[in-house]
Amino acid sequence: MSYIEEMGPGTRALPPRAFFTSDAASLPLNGDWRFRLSPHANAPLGAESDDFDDSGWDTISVPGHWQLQGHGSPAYTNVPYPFPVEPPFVPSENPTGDHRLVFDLPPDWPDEPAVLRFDGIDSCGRVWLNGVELGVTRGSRLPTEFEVGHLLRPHRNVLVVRVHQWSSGSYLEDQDMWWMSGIFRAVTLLSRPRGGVADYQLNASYDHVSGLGTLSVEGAGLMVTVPELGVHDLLHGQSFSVPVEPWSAESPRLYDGFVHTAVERVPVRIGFRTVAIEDGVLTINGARVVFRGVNRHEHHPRFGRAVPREFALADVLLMKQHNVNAVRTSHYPPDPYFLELCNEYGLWVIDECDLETHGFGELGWVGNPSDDPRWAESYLDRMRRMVERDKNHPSIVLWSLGNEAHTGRNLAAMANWTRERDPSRPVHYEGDVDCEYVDVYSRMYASHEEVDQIGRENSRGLPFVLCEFAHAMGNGPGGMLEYRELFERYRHVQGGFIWEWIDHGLERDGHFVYGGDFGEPLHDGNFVIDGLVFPDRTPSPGLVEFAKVFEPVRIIESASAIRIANLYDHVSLDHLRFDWVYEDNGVEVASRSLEVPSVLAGQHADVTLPTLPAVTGEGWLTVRATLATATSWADAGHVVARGQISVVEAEPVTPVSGVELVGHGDVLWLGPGEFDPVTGLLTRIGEYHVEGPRLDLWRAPIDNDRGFGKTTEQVWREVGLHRLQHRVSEVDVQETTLVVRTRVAPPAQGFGMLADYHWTADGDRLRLRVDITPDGEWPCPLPRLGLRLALPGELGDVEWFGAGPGEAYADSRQAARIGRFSSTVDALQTPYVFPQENGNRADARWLRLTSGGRGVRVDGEPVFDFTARRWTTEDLDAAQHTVDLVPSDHVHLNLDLAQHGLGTASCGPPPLPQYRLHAQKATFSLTFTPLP
Ligand code: IPT
Repeated sequence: MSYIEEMGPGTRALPPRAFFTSDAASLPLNGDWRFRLSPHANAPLGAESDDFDDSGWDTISVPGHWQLQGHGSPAYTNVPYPFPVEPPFVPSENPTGDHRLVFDLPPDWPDEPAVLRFDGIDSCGRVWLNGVELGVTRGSRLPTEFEVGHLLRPHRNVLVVRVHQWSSGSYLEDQDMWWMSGIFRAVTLLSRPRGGVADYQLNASYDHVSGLGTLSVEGAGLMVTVPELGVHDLLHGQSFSVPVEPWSAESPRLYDGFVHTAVERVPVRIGFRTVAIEDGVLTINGARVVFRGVNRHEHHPRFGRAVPREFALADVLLMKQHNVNAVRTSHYPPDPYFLELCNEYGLWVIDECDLETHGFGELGWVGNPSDDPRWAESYLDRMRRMVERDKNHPSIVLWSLGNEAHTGRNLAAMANWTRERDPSRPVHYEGDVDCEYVDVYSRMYASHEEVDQIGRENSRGLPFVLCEFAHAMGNGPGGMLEYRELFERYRHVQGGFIWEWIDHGLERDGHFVYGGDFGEPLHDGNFVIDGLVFPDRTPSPGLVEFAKVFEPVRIIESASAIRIANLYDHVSLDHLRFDWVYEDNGVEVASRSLEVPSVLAGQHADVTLPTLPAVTGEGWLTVRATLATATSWADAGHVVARGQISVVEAEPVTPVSGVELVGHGDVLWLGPGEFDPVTGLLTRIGEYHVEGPRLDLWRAPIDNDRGFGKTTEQVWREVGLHRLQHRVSEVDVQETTLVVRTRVAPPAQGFGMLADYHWTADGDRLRLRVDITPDGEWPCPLPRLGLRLALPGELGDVEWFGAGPGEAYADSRQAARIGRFSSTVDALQTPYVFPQENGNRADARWLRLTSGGRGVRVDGEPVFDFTARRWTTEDLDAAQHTVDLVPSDHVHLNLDLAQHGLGTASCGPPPLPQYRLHAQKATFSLTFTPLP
């Protein structure tokens, strides 16, 4: 059997140790390497020799994936292996990339032992230095080091790495992501001085009762020094306790120090914190924590998993700015730099091992490596390499064995080894549903109902987390608010991690592509597009909603006072400043700062409502909590939380009526409206041509309308809600009212909707009342209930008073506040990578669509939802990529009474019952006014 298919870990690597840089010499070997891709694993050797001529080879950037640099193409599958499942064998067609670098040592390179470190090679690498084979790597997202000191020479060192796309390791790396290969993380040559720091383990615990931090360092011959704490040359075997500020995600206090020997010094950043499970509740520094987390894959739309540092930083900043407090590193240890950022900026981390065998699930888990002793060493090796690499990060609070590898002895062995090696952190693994070898009960995509049951019953007596929930695919997730309520209801229900942080779209020809776009014979389409940020890291509405739902301060009205509740787990609100703005129909009339007393974690304060001026319209008081001073992740003034209190409600609208209908041949006039007497449709309002409002029930299905089994979308299409027909049964021209009676129904079906349009007008305004009555048995919820009309494309400016500024849906609308907003038709669109319903603005009191101030105004009685687009719902439905959406010369306006919720059924529960839209009797009134 070839080394590629051995079931054990790689060969001849050095024992794993902490990742660090010190004052010893090091040489980064990243940059341009020579590269040759062969279709088979057994391509001719020879490149490892000094005199090999690589001038005919291409150049490749290391770190990087060859599939993103013009060699082969990426392929996406979620669960299925893209090759026959016959472990440990892999296809003979095994793309193999030879990488070659010739390098000189810096002139002052010391004559000491040295190691060559690879931070990540996907999936199997065979390495030679100066003609000598060093060994084989496996475990793509884990480091490997080889001893090379004896092989180095001052000039023309020849480093050759042969990387195979497929190896036995591929069976253990079936994560839901692109298959992409190469040396995708850094390569470094490190001098390892004799008598230096071989490895170290820092223990920095915090006793929340005494306020003391206790520090020790493990590693023969080592010392640790932390000048700020008065710790000098603390020896291995000794410990020192001193009052400290603890480290937490909310207040990530780090103490700078160094671990040292006589010859080497490693700068370290120490965070004191203690993780414990007390009475079945996970605590950190003595306080219960709630994970308001995300699952983060490493992704960049051009570089794949070779994420440049500035984008790792961008992730952390965006998370902090959107009230994310935790990250699960799904489903492999990240680039070590990301963990340094988590220490520095403050994020709780579940560090997850590079392990997933999900594709065996399709085969009933037959042959799953997790319970096969032949793979035992590989499993343990992966865990050891992660724990040893990452053990010194204060941000890591749980170790995770991996993802979706079912259950078995090898996982149990990983857990046992981990607990023994590092008793300071509990072990997580979702696949151990019976909690035989984990410390935390973890589930994915459990419905609200089930989480509630877990909360009530607490049958395992362990802390409970949702390692994945609220699948952020496309438009959604809906229902985050109700999950939050469960996290608040039960002490041991300690939050969760949204699936997932980023859409894994890859950039091609100026837009983002997904599974299948590279001609893969087997793929899972856009299931890889399920993040809270778009591939270019623009926040999606889902992230904005997350920030609101999981804000650490809750500002609500409570018995004529403003209640300010501190939902942080550790810190007070002293770092925040509060202010308020009072608006009359969305126009600011007063604003001031708000004095809030000191509020400790978990406490609240009630502050008296300020005295407010009189208003003529709706009066809304908005209270904001902002950062008092700049932090490392946001400027002073950054809004952390907000709340709105309705002070004065709107007066009911006085409906219009009065003018008489005038008929003239084949035209009817009613106030500013012109109608077709045959169809009863509005054809003109003022000077604007209109394709009349008609009842409409369709929305371009969202990913969450799909889901598992028979999906909502399938039912909708089967019954034909995307091709409704309108039969006009009567156009009744009364004295001051035009009544148009219709029946709207899909072909081939017996059920439908009776829709009666009642038009009245005064001189300038045209009022429509639609009475809707279901006719027959409706077999499914409705996608939407509203009207569609088309207006001239020039009306591209939008202004409204209602909920905004972003899109909002029944079960994802916490982030929207009531105010006056302006935008454009183009800017109202949310560019979901896979086009679908988007951009709904909720609870508009009024809306203006204008050009140069002229156009049309719509008023609600009292409110309506709207979308405005340059394409029809049908165009949106048909589009597969954003580039398929081509502007027409109309603005297509939907004016809606309601829309079906979002839910998260693309992987998880459908909308909660209260957010489902059922066919029922309804009345809906709008007033249209031309703005001349
Ligand atoms: C779950 C996986 O853990 C995750 O990697 C991702 O694939 C997610 O689903 C869906 O996007 S597994 C699923 C079968 C619940």
